[in-house]
Parts: sequence; structure tokens; C-alpha cells
Amino acid sequence: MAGRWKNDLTYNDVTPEAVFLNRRQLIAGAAAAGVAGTIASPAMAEELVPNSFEDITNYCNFYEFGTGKDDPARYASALTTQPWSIEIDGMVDNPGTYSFEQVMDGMTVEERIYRFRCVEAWSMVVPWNGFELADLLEKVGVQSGAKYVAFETAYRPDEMRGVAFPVLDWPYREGLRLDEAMHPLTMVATGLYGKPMPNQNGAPIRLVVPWKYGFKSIKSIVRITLTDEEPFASWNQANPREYGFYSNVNPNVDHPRWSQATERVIGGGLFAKRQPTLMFNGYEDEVASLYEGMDLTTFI
Ligand SMILES: Nc1nc2c(c(=O)[nH]1)N[C@H]1C(S)=C(S)[C@@H](COP(=O)(O)O)O[C@H]1N2
Ligand SMILES: [Mo]
Repeated sequence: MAGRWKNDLTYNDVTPEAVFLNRRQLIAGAAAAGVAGTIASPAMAEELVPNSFEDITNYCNFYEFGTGKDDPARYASALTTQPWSIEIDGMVDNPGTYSFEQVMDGMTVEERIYRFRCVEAWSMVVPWNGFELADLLEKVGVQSGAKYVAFETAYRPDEMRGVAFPVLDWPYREGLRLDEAMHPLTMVATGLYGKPMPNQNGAPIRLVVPWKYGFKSIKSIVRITLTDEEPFASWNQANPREYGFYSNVNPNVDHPRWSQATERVIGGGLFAKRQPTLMFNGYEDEVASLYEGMDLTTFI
């Protein structure tokens, strides 16, 4: 459906900051003015061809089910996803335990085809179904002192064979700065390829932050907390030198153990050539303004 998402409109006419501040009015305005079809950046000129459903659901990272790429496809079916509820707490007007259905109430679900870049230097293109995190945050009412959003995955030793191993400090946790969380690209996904979210991809509800390394896109969320302190983030805690809190995709800053300049495109076959990694994973026009004045070699 036509909507607020970038592929439906041109960003020549709207600054990213303005989009962030008042996306609805701007997009309504752009639509009314009949603005469409022009391309703002080379990154956007490229057609995003989604990976196959098979690739997306069989080459996964979900360490609660094992560290192998095929472990989630094999073992995540053990996760009970119905009923599901999410605790939304901290600095919000309407804290509480929301059922999955209550979370979905009033949300506009749409399809968005996003590039997805893992910190391990591989990438995919995924057609997600979901809604903007900002809409959910607006629904629960963010209080004025809140500066960050913390997320937590379910911790179920009976269903998750991987949590028996101390790979990470379970439960898996992640966080975003509030302006990142409110950005129109930041999505809560509940499905892909028009189907309910497969368990291995984070059923029933997960985050998708397309300009950050994949590990920020936390799966199977059971808790969202608004806070005024930088939240605990599992990978950042496990190895702060290798995984920063921000973890924006940045081809100019290598991981200490490998280059981030290029990426292997999943599904391209054994001999497919690597492709250059783009700043902010190709979403630079939309998100660079969030980091104005920050040294991105320090704030990795
Ligand atoms: N709870 C949880 N969320 C997670 C992970 C995880 O291990 N546990 N892995 C992350 C990493 S490293 C990546 S690359 C993506 C993978 O998402 P996908 O398997 O749907 O492609 O999920 C992220 N979210
Ligand atoms: Mo990842």
C-alpha cells in the first residue's frame, strides 16, 4: 500500500530531519503534490530483489536455538508463540502487559523490502510485513524524560535449547536511542513474504532496523522499556570493542577481526562476487542526520 515508506516517495523534496520530525504531514504533502518516481541517491536507484523465502528462513542467526545458521530453522519450532504478550514499561503513560492482539490493534501493517546487513559481512533483502515502531510508542505514550528504548527477547530454557550455553548473557537484549526508535524506517515486523513471522526469524514479533548491523534487530520480543539511560545490549556487553551500542553499518570502520567494506550476498551462489557495503546500509540519506556531530569511528 502507498504510505509513509521511502520507496513510495521522493526524498529530494524532504529533508531526513523533517521526515523524522513530522513524517505524516510531509508525506501527505508529498503525495498531494504528486511527487513520485525521482531517485534521491544511487543507493535508492537500485531495485531491491528479495532473497527467496527458503534463504531467509534457512540461513538465520537466533542463538537461543544454537549458533549454527541452520539451527534456528531446525529447532525454533519449539517456541510457543501463541498466546504472546509484551510488557511495555518504564517511562510510558500506559505501561502494562499487552497481548499480541492488543499490540496490533490500530497498527497499519504494510510490506517493506529492506536490505539487511549482518555484522558477519553477509547480506540479504527481505520483504517484511509490519508497522512503524513509532506508532506503537505513540500508542503507549512516551514520557518526556525518556531517551532510549530497551528490548528483551523471551527466555525459555524449556523451548530454547541454545540458552543452556553461556554464549551471551541471556535474555538477549538490545536498545536504541529514542530518535532512532522513532525514525520512520524502524519497523516492528510480524511477518515476511505475506506470511506470519516464521519462528526462526523471530516470531511472533521482532524489530527491524535496516541501517544497523543485524544483531540490533532483536527477535521474539517480550519486553519494551522506555528509559533515560543507555540500555544493556547483549553483544555490546559481550565484547564492547567489537560491537558498539550504535552498530550502524559502516564500510569505513572494520570489525577488529574482519573488513566491513564488502558483503557476501546470500543466495548469489558459491562464486557470486561480494558487493560493496554502503554507508548506513544504503539508508544514508534517511538517517545520517541522526548522527550529526558524532564521530562514527568512536561511536561504533
Ligand atoms: N533474540 C535474538 N535476536 C536476534 C539474534 C539472536 O541471536 N537472538 N541474532 C541477531 C542477528 S546477529 C541477526 S544477523 C539477525 C538475523 O535475522 P534473520 O535470521 O531473520 O535473518 O537477528 C538478530 N536478532
Ligand atoms: Mo548478525
